[in-house]
Amino acid sequence: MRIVVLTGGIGGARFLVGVRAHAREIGADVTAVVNVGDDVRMHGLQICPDLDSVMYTLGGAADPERGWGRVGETWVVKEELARYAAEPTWFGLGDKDTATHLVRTTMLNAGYPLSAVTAALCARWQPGITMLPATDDRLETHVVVDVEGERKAIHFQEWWVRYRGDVPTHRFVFVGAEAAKPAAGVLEAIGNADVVLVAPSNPVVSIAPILAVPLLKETVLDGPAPVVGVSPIIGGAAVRGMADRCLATLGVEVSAAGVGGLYAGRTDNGLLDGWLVDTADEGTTIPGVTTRAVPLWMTDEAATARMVAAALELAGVA
Ligand code: GDP
Ligand code: FO1
Ligand code: CA
Repeated sequence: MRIVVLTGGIGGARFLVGVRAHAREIGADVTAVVNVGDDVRMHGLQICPDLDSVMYTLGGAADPERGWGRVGETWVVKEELARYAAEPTWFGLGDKDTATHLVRTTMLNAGYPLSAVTAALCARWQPGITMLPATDDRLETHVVVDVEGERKAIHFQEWWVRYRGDVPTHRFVFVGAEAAKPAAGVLEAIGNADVVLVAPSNPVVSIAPILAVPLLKETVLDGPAPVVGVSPIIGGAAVRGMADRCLATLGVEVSAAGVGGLYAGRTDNGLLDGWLVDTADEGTTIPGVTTRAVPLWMTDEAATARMVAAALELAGVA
């Protein structure tokens, strides 16, 4: 069986730990299509937070408390940059993490596409799945906000890390998406998939930017593989992160029904055939979508693998 997962950073990465475990049990092959909207160039380095969250988590090197970057990180580079007052001072690069960005940026500057660079980095981390960026082209999430009496678009990282999302926020814009093409391997993976899973990632700034790549979205929507999503919202709250703020900006209710309705059923020109919600949200209905309630807390690998098994059952491919 071939499983494709659309995913963002930490929520998606933890889900992929369960996908990988279940896939090993049933002999399936896994490809993750990862959001690049968070990507940013800082201090001359290309930083890919969601790709790195997935790579470090599956490579057993992610910091579980911080939720991004490397475990056992040190911060000498960050302190030295601060002594130069080198902007942006609100964004921190760990020393170990910086090595990843140096290798990535060198390869990008030499002309390799991000998909090839990601494969090269994965030679070290051995994530046990195929990791593909959604696109090799520039695609960045920007956020239209009011700051210091001015309306402007700032990079997603500035919105989240500098302002903690706590500024009047009007909308999210996926700069470059219209012209972006799916990265090498993405269309083949989706076209050959037996099932497409939508990880319990942030629907607004992790999943939406992936689907903002026109040909990628078309291929998922027109493809034969059933699409099953897993709710990142449990009992009316995001488990962690900024999903509540993002959904509020769109005027979407912070609930399993709200997110399921945002993705919508295939019969309504939406994404989903199935929607997996937590037992706390039992009874959630989305027009044209089969829903099922199971525990969705990704407390450990085994619990997460059970979620994946339920998602495959819902898709009718178990
Ligand atoms: P980010 O890119 O690092 O923000 O990570 P993602 O977008 O992949 O995932 C963030 C989402 O993961 C948040 O909206 C959380 O609600 C969700 N999440 C985190 N832990 C869990 C969990 O244990 N269960 C479920 N269902 N969702 C979770
Ligand atoms: N998050 C922070 O809250 N502060 C930081 O200084 C910061 C630096 C950073 C560097 C590399 C990286 O891959 C991620 C980093 N993050 C930082 C996390 C990131 O801002 C977001 O949590 C993700 O983009 C959301 O998916
Ligand atoms: Ca993200």
